[in-house]
Amino acid sequence: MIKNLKKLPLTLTKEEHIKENSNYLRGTITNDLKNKITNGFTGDNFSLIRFHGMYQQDDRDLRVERNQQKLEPRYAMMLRCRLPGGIISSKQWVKIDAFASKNTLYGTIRLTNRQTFQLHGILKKQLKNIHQILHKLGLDSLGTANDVNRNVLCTSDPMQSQIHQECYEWAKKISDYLLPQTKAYAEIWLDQKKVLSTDNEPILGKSYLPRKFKTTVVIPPHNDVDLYANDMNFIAIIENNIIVGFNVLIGGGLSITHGNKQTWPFLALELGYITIDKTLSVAKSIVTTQRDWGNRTNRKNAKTRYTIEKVGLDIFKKEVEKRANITFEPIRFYSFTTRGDTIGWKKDINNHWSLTIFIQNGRICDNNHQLLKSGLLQIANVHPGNFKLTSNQNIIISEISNENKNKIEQIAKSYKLITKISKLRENSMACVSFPTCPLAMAEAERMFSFFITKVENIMLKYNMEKEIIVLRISGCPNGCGRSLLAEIGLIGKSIDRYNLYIGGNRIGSRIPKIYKENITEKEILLHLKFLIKNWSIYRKENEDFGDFVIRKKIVKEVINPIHDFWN
Ligand code: SRM
Ligand code: SF4
Repeated sequence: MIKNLKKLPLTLTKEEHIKENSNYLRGTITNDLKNKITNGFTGDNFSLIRFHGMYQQDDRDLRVERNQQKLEPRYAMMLRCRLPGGIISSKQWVKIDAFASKNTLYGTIRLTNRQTFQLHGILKKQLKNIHQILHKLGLDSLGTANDVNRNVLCTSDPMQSQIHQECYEWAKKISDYLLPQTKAYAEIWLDQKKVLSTDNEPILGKSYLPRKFKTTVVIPPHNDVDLYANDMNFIAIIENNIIVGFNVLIGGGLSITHGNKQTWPFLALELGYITIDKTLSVAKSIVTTQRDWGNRTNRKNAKTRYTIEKVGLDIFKKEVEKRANITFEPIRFYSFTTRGDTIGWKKDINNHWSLTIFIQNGRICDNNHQLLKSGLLQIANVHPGNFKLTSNQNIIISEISNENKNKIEQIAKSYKLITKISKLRENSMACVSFPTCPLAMAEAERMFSFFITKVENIMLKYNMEKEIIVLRISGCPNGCGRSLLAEIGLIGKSIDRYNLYIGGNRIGSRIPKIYKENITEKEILLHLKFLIKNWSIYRKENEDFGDFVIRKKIVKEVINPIHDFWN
């Protein structure tokens, strides 16, 4: 079967040629950096800078105006830092904050739902500066975008057990192990000497991966990382308070293309259990199997889930076993019960405190309601510990000593970092979308707060205001807001219009089903009013919203997404 795959007549995608001819991701980026005529990157470099952790964007609110003035679009870069497990020290935070304030068009820091941060609006002339700042801080942005293993997630645990520390170390190890080895990043951004002869990509290969690749390390029963959306997942198996190994799950992913039934969301599948010593070689074998078997002729079908569908899980598994020289053991028992972050104060096992702060959509800025950016900076200035970024776009101030607790609480209160919010808001999120995302079809982050307030009013009307619903909004079917793992998911269709999906579950192991297509916010609210009212009247005791709409057959349960998602 695999031999046949290799014999298929291949028309490689444009991106494959770009990678192959890039001289290990160098392209002509250095020439573009010297080019003062445009604020953007040209030709292949537009795509190649992504491997270095940056996206070229332009402010979509300004497009028409600049076009009328015959000006080039307002090009600026978004940079995404690599931060496996989401941990950043206070010292690092202070410097990042200073760069964001002084050198970006928007002056904000944006926490992402993959435990890192993005800086939007960096002009080309500031790029070397930010890379060199990152480098001095022991950080980088390598491998946070394009066809490589992305920022590795790890369950955020404010309780800081030894287990969590170990899992975090694994997230870091896996991230480092799978990083591109090219020296292009160091040469271009850090002015290090050219050492062409040493270039070699033993794991990723000269053409890198067929598509993006996402990895998690998870500590059950908390599924905050939404593991089922990822290509490769290591679920920690703990015996006598020690991690003995991992259950390995592969092939998750959420993006679709509207109307294209050859695309579907998919939940990661179980491969088997491995002892902890096999972790890196299994990671390498999964990545190289996907590297060699993944579709390089159609990017819409290039992710691991499509490779698995094409060859079958058993054949994929056998190949991983062969490459890693192991046999997977049967999956060990695990279960998930939670997904959201617990906002507020908690004591850890070392008698230190942590404070989890809700950051709406991960956007760190000062506004009329909250001084999030100034407040976090103030905390970073007095707090010797770490900040932990969560997969729900929130932040945990960790390792706070008893002596420092009052001081931090005072700052948090005076800058209004601690606010009373509904369970609905706490458990919901939106992707970035307009104005920076070039792929946005409808608003997400900018409409989130107003929209949630309206849904909160519906909840209040039916006495459901204390209940949780996981509600997520994505501005397009790429689904960055992980709407296709929500109890209520909105996906942008065009300006002011969305598809409404319902019936995911609370812990993120069920894909929701389309309920209404191409509707306006007003229509969405009418449907939600009807659904929430019925849920309030007819729910079984403590029944979650997502489970209710499935039990009542308001939508059909998506069991096998390949067959059930579209039909
Ligand atoms: Fe995403 C592309 C933002 C998590 C699926 N995503 C983009 C870009 C870079 C647009 C682009 O290609 O030009 C967006 C930048 C907007 C901006 O202005 O900042 C973008 N994605 C985000 C973030 C910031 C959303 C957020 O609000 O937190 C998340 C950054 C994560 C990170 O730190 O690495 C983000 N993106 C996700 C997720 C969720 C996840 O990984 O848990 C998904 C769905 C899961 C999956 O991969 O299946 C996701 N983003 C995509 C896709 C579709 C990929 C595919 O398989 O087809 C694209 C488009 C693409 O890659 O071609 C995309
Ligand atoms: Fe942009 Fe679409 Fe991702 Fe939202 S879901 S950030 S609109 S690519």
